[in-house]
Amino acid sequence: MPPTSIGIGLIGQKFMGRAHSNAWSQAPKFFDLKVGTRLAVVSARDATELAAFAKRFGWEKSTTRWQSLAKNPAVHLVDIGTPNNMHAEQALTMLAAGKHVACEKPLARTLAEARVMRDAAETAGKRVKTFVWHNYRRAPAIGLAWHLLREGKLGRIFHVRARYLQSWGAASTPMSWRYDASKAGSGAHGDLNAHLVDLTRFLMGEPIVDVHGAVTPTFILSRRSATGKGKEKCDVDDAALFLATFAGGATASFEATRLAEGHLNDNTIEINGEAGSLRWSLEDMNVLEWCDASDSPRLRGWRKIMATSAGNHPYAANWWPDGHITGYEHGFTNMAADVLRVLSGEKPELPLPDFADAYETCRVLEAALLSAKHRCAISLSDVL
Ligand code: SOE
Repeated sequence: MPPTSIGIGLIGQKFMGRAHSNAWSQAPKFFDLKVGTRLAVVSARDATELAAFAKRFGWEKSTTRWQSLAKNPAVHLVDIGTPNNMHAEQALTMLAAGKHVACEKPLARTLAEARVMRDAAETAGKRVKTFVWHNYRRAPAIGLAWHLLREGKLGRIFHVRARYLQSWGAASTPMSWRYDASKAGSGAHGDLNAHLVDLTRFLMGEPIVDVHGAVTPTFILSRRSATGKGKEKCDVDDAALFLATFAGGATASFEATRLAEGHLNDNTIEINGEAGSLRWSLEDMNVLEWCDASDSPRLRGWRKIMATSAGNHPYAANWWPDGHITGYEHGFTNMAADVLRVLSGEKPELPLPDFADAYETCRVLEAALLSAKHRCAISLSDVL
């Protein structure tokens, strides 16, 4: 008998720990699902913060030993919201124990780790499910864009333009795991290009076949230690830019940076096709901009479509009346609802990335790193 409530074991209590905790408790309240959630146990290193976190977000139990989740019969799915260097070990342990795993992005620090994770998911078999928190797939207007592309509304696609610009990485920002390659793998590349590569692959529904012209500069070579004592070396990219080609011939450009003053969280994607163009930006995430090439020249231009109604936003019916926007956290809740649907044998509203899918994103990220390192074009068929 499948459980009527999915027991969640969460690892991590920081930014993503908060986002995921909220999603697991909200999803059954706003969506009609065949299963509920039980916030069984949360695990994190810092015991002093953990008890308060568990209480605030409604976790039944807490532990500083994440390994104990593997043997806990109350846990059906382990949610990994830890720094990138922990993903592989934690996922492998949980998959070996037969738990479903939902892992934060990027899937892993390196392609080699991602490959081991993909293989472990395959070995675990079809009954054990994996998911990766590429949360922006479930932003309202991205759902609409995905449907328009599936309907062929843009015709042949010529260009994909993707940029993720942030500004929190100035020299005054202290050291953290995000600037340490042994923990993060890469910098803006794995953090932000991971989103862009996933989103564009998702929207286009076709693979990237080559990558060229990548640059991955580190502008700020050391930062003040978070402990306040001395400086520490930074060995990840502050920005990562590259060009790519999709299987259907469309060209793509990617730009990720933490040093674009004036841009807080500017995740913007534009796609130009022969029948029209569409554009989406996280900083106005309910809006999809659409330009129809068949409009008369007098009226042709960008239309702003509010993706807030049940007719154009796949999850709208579960939220508020038309025009009442949803935000960053709803992407996670929409995803949690789809994960719960899959675990109870239903179809997700939009395709969910599993480890095999996220591995394909990691291949593109790796190709860009190789292109930057060797200053040459890299064919994806050489990156396996
Ligand atoms: C920080 O750069 C960050 O929080 C990322 O880690 C997230 O993935 C992104 O969604 C927002 O920015």
